[in-house]
Amino acid sequence: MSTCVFCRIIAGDLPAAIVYQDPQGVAFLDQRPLFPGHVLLVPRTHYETLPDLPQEAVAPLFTAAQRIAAAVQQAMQAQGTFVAMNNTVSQSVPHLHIHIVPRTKGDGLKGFFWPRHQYRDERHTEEVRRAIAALLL
Ligand code: DGP
Repeated sequence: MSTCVFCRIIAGDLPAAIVYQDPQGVAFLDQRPLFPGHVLLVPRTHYETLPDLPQEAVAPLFTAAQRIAAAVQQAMQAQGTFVAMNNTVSQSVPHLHIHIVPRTKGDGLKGFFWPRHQYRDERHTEEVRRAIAALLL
């Protein structure tokens, strides 16, 4: 039996409040929700992070995420959603999962402290731009 909790949920070996499934993915309520309606969408195949996900699996997964985001917003009578994924850092379950969280203005979600780090100057901006762009040719 797999030791991955999300693989066990997918296999039906661990209970979960499943809200959606298709041949590629399964979505269920997070057991420690930021708000009621916080959904996790996972690919059925065990991939750890987004870079591990094969290209052909991206569209089905994100198409499902799009549908689920609309459903979560409507079902929870929210004004919007927060859709996010931790990759390795802050990732407590090493099976790729997309968080889909209902959001409403003033809901108090302040848990993400993102201090901003400026580029030193134009040259630094260009160095960083080039380093990333060179890997995407
Ligand atoms: P992250 O920290 O980004 O890796 O998010 C993992 C989330 O998974 C976290 O919000 C709690 C949730 N979670 C962990 N184990 C289980 C489980 O067994 N069942 C359910 N429904 N959610 C789980």
